[in-house]
Amino acid sequence: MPSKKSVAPTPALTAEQFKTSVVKHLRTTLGTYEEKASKQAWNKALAAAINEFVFEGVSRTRKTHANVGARAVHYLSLEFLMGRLMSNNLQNLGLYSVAEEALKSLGLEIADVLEEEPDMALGNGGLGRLAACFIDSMATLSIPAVGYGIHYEHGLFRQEFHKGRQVERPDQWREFGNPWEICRPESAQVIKLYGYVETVYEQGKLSKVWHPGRTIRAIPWDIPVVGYGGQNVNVLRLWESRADKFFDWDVFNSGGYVDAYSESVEAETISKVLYPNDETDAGKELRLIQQYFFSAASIADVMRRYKAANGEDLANFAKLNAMQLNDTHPAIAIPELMRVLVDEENFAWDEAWAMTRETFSYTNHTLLPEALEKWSLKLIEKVLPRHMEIILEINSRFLTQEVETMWPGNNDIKRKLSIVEEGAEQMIRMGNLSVIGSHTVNGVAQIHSDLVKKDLFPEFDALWPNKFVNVTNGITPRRWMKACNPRLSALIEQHIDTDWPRYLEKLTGLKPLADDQAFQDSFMAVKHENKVDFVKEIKTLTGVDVSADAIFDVQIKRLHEYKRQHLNLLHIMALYRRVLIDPNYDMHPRVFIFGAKAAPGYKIAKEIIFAINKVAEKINNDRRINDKIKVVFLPNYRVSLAEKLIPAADVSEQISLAGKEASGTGNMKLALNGAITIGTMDGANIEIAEEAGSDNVVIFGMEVDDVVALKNKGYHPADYYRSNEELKAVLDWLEGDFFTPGEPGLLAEVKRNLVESDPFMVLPDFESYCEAHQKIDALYRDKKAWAKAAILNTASLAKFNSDRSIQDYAQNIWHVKGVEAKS
Ligand code: B1N
Repeated sequence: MPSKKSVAPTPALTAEQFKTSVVKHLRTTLGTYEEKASKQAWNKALAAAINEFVFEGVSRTRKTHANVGARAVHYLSLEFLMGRLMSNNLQNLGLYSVAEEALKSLGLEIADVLEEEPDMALGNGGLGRLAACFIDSMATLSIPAVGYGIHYEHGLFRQEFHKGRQVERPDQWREFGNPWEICRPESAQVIKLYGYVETVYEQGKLSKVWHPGRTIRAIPWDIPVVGYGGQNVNVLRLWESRADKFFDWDVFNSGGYVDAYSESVEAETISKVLYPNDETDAGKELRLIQQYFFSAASIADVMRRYKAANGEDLANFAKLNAMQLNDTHPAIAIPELMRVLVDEENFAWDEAWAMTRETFSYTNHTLLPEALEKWSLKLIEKVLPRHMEIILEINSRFLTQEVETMWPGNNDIKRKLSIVEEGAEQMIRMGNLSVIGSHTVNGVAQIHSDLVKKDLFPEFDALWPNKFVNVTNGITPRRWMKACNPRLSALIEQHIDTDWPRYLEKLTGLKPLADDQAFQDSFMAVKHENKVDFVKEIKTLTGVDVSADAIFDVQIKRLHEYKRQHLNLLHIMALYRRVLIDPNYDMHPRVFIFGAKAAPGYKIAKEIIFAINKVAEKINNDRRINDKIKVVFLPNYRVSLAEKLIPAADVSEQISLAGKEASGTGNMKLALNGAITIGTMDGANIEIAEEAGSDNVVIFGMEVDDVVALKNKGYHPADYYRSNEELKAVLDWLEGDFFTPGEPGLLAEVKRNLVESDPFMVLPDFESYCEAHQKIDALYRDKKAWAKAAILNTASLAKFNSDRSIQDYAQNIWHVKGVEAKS
């Protein structure tokens, strides 16, 4: 028998003591009492009891890190998709079962109390959730690190369906307060905007003075990030914007009471709302201001802390501070640090530039052209006049020194590598700025990192061959297994050490059990129980009855053409048609489950949602198909819903066009929880197949080279439409009123888009996708083979632990080490 090691401390705290603490907080913090308290009051009282441990941890960690003076990481991200914090904090503190028992003795189910917590949805999708997993891992690995972002008043919109169409509603996550955050007004910063730059000659020295047109206050809110084991607690620092002077007293006194507020209203719009675009560049002035606002506040905060610890001499600034740019969204931090060093700290340009490059590194998350940020030069000049000068100076030195040396006289290359894109309107390429201003650039899965070098930045790679590296993404096993799948966690712990959430490679200890009948039965029994739970969730959310004996086939991710939810739809329609043609069509019953939000302005994405909902309605109510197929589109897909669905999934749909999904992380969560991937050779799917073994995933479709070849040859979707009878039939089906009775043509746009342009090559992959689904069906019917494949997925996923990703960053990019917090 292996030893059952545990890293989560069993705190010297009994359920009885914890209960006393919760009740004390209910009475003294919440001002209510047991007989009267709502679930929400219990939730807040529980949070307060937990926070006694959490905030101690914050102080302990801060003291330790301040004392050792180690290099620290600053993770700059416009998005942190945290979800709920309570169950995660309880798990990481090792207090979950104590809390469960304490609540039980008060007549409460812990699940009901946890359900009261709103999601912190301060992100759109994978990029924001990755940031959340990464700060969990940095805390767990005791890395001195701060996450920096924006304290949005409204996170990602809440999604409703009205007659099948997406309707966006405001997210109100802080409506009733947030027990996890502390405001730190003593660390507020003042941020400048607009105005003009004055050139000053003083004592024979030329300098620049920025006279801002207005100033905004940045107020930090700290959210503790509890590492696994609870010893180390880092913080996520989110900035809220406020008017610098709350009142214009002159206006106020002259009777303009309401006008006096207008300045504050405008200032506060900066942190009002998260832009709901995933993989598209909003290009709006307010977005640029958001980016600058939090980047500048964060740099000022890092400076303040450095000086408090090391005095005014900045010689060690870059040695002690690493800053990671989560995509180009905080790229304006590069000229901002230059401005602070040159204009405020009087560094010579070259020295400041060396320090800046030593500080920053940049993660690229996408190759999609519409996501690559460009700002009009005129706009930057208006909002940040000094930064525009600095960007142009960076660019001119780069082109005349580094590019000219490497490629003398080559203007084509200069045009390509320039930060300024020439055209009808001059644009600033934030990707180029980020590459030039960083010491290291990474992609997020091997194939993506290769394409970043080969297709996006080939000349930069030639210029700096060691600058580009890969760090494959990861997910935290604490949230995405331990907390969300207690049944599977318990089963695992009957066989391997309990410290697997910290050392995920221990899951390989399950491999020898993959063929073991008894273990297979237990593993599949867990999956079945999770499905039974989720059947109720589906009923509550959609009103649709489904069977836990059906295959749960899951596609959860943002709605985007490149992710090809419509390929999934076409296959569902094909199956439906087969059953209508032949009522005895042989297939294991399937439930197709979708969760996806579309950016509010993304028309075709919203049409695809509508089409799926309409097809679902028809199929779910068609008695002829004998419940063989059900389709449910769960409204308002979010982190907390993912945590319920992922443990219940049998099949994981990862069907992006090869070359388009940088990594994907949902693919990792589903596979870790024992779902079989049906996927293309794209992003991290490739590495999942490598790890789990190609027999245990179902791969289909064109690979990157095939996509390139087809593009070069000339892609004509109509050829595929005409040559596949089934494909033609299902596409034509979208045109009439079969799915929208009495209203023909409502779904026609989806067909038109595919037959006339099909930018993400859905049609060429249709046939291969249908064959792959046949394989899934056959595999599922072989119960032993399916169980074995599912177990091997769970047992093989250690590589996708976000702790491993963070160790890669720490070693190869940040050059930092963990420092365990001590009391
Ligand atoms: O980042 C994830 C990857 O796993 C996904 O493959 C990738 O699509 C995602 C602009 C983005 N790339 N780019 C964005 C988000 C918001 C925005 O305003 C771009 N998201 C991704 C984590 O690496």
